[in-house]
Parts: sequence; structure tokens; C-alpha cells
Amino acid sequence: MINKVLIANRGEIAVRVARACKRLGLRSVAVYSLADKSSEHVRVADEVICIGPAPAAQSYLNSAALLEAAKHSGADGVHPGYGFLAERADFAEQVEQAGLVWIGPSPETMRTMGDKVAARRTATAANVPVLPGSPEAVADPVEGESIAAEIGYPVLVKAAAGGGGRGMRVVETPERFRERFETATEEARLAFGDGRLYVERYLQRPRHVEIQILGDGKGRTVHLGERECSIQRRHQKLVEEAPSAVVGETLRAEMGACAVTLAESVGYAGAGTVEFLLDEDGGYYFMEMNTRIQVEHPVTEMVVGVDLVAEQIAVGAGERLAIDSVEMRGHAIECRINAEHPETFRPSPGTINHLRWPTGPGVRIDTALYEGYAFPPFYDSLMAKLIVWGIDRPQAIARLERALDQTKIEGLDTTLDFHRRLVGTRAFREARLHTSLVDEMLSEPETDFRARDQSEPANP
Ligand code: MV4
Repeated sequence: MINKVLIANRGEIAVRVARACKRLGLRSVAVYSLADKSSEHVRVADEVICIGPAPAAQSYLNSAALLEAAKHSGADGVHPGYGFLAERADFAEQVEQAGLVWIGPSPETMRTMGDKVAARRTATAANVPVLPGSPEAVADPVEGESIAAEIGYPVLVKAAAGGGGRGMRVVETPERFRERFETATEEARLAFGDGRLYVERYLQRPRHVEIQILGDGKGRTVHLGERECSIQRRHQKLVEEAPSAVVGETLRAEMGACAVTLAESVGYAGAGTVEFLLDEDGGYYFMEMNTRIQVEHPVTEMVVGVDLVAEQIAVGAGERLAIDSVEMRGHAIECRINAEHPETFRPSPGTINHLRWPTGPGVRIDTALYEGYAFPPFYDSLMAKLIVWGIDRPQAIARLERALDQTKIEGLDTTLDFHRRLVGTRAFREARLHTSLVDEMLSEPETDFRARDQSEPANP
């Protein structure tokens, strides 16, 4: 049902998708902007088409140019990667109306999950735990305040059209409710053209744990375990791992069943992620569902041995899922290596004048970098993902330390030094992770984040 895949993306994920196409015996078409003529993703695809100038709005977000490229190349499937148009239901609809296969769930499912109020309603209907909150968007601050009083403070007001933290405000006390509600409404209107808000009990320092699912839309859905994604800064994940140190077999089975039930309730076809917040008492609560392949999918691949992108394409092509259930084996950790300053995280584009990658058992690099490449300033700053696997978490950490030491990227600032520091902290080694950890590490380096005890062997 698919012979040729148009990859509507760039960088490492476009390279990743092209490789999966090759493995499946499908032809791939890369698209590129004028800033990306010499990008690696253009070199690994079977065919290439220029779709416009450097700014994403005129290239990778230009749906008309992408559809034209698909038509011109004779592609019959479109893989969106992550970011850009990956979660735009309207684009998915245009792809299907052009007679092409959208490699992802239906536009209707994307629309439901893209509206956080509808997603919460769907989760509630599927008996998936949600935090106490408003069942629908609240009409005005008065209604919001009365719901907040029932829930108890602190509460969080969140944009229905949101995600990624925009249009979100913590409210500590009733006196502050109206003001915070109004600023969040304005922010959401400005960012999304939709000011609707809902209210939830606010969890302080939660863990972010997400379940990977695959569905074929033909009656089979499986979960592939969880990823721990708590190590982030300003809603940008920096390190992800699988499994989570706090998720045992029972909790995994429970959260996995919730994710599968939710996916089945919308006839989910493709790869998806159900995000949960975990509190300190082992409670878990639905947060959002992402209808795309995610940056951090490799940690799941490393512990379950499934090629998620290949499965995603196969299901898109109309095949039934061949996977019954999976077992997680060992432990995987991913570090996102960004072209950013390791302390301020300021973007740092530039030319890679020296590059050396680590090698060895259980080491994987997903990247589109090469020596001499001028890393462009126009798109996101992810340069590479360093993924390690070990039989258990301590071995994975030992391999990660060695791999980070072996890696050399010269010519621009990178987050490598952040990762080297993070893996040495006691909080990380003891897996005491939560969503405020990085902020605390950067603001109070003397407390819990001093280097580990020197008596601890570096490579157990
Ligand atoms: C929350 C929360 C605490 N309580 N909801 C962040 C982005 C958006 N997807 C939802 N987010 C959060 N929702 C309740 N009821 C804390 C966050 C949150 C967060 C979640 C996951 C990873 C990092 C985060 C950083 C700050 C806030």
C-alpha cells in the first residue's frame, strides 16, 4: 500500500525515517529548505526536492509545498517525523484528501488529542485516572474559582489548545485566581487563537512518565512500556530513560492497560505516547496523548527490541501489528546533545570542525551531523541523541559516562558538559528524578548536586 515515502521533516529524524524506509524496501523522498542543501538527510534519501527558503514557515511548515513535492515525486505515503506539521490534523487531512497515506493516526484522533479538554474527557470516559479538575473548559473566572475551591489550592489553569507549557499558570491562593486566569487566557489566545482554559489540581515536583503504544486500527493495540522523562528544562527534555526506576511490573501493567484502553477508545492507528504525571505516593494521572513518534523513542527501542518507525510505517501501510506483547530487557538512557551553552542553554549554531563519536557495546547515536557541517540557526538545536543500553541502570550509567567522555564536538557550544555533570550527581545516580531537578541543579549546585562520592567506582 506504500511504495515511496515523502519525509516531511529534516535533521536526525529524517535520517532515521529514511533508514527505516530502506529496511522496509521502500523508496524515500527527502525535502529540504535552502538552508539545508548540504544536510545529511538530503544525502541519505533516494530522491530530494527543495521546498522553499530557510524559514520553517516557508518550507517545513509549508503544507502546499510539501503536498506539491509528494505529487511531483510520486510518493504515496507521508511521514511527518516530530515537530513541524506532525500533529496538525488539518495537514493530515490534506494528505489523505490528496490520495496519500498519512503515516499516523486519523485526523479526527489527532484533533481530539490536540484539544487537551477533549483528551481529558476521552481519558475520563475510558476510566483512565485524571487529576481532580474541571470536566470541561471553564466559561469564566468565577466558575473557575468555584471549581478551584472544590479541588483545593494550589491549582493549575491550562490552555485547552496548549501543550508544552504555554498558556499555563499555577494559582496558589483564591485571591490570585482571577489575575492568573486572565493572563493565561491572553497568552493562550495569542499563542493558539483559542483562549479556553481548564483547571486541575497542581502536582508539585511530579515525575513525567509516558507509555509508548502501537495500534493498527484493526483491533490490535500494544504498549511497549514506559519512559522516564522528568529531566527537562523549560519543557525541553534533556535526558530520557527506560524503564523508570519507580515503575515496577504492577504499575507498568496498570499504566500500560490505561494507555491501551485510551488508544483503543479512539481506534488509534500508529505509534503514540500517553503521558502521565506521577506523584510521590505512586499515583498516576493522565496528562496528554502525543500522536507522533517522539524524539526519545530510541530508549524504548533499545529495551524492547522493536523498530518503532518501521512498525509505524507498516501500520500506516495497512498491515496488521505483528507484535503481541513485549518484554523490557535492561536499561537505556538517552542524552540530547544540543547546540546550546551547557549552563545557559543559549542556542549556539556554528560549524562542526571536529567530530568524534563514542563506540562500544550498547552505544547508539542518532544524528545528522558530520565533520565540516555548518549547523544552521533556523531550526531546533538538537544535534544528536546519544543512547546507551546496559543490563541494568548502573551499567547503563557507566557506559554513558564513558561514551560522554569519548564524544568530541568542536566548533560550537554543546550540552555535553551539562550531561557530564548531571550523570555525576547523586540525585541522578540514585534516580531521585522530578521535573524541577534541572532548575534546582542549576540554581543550587552545592547541595544535592555535588559530584558523587569519590569512593564509588566509576565503572562498576
Ligand atoms: C501539570 C503539572 C502539575 N500538575 N499538571 C507541563 C506541560 C504540559 N504538558 C503540562 N505540564 C504540567 N502539567 C498538573 N495538574 C506540571 C506540569 C509540568 C511538567 C510536566 C511534565 C514535564 C515537565 C513539566 C514542567 C513543568 C510543569
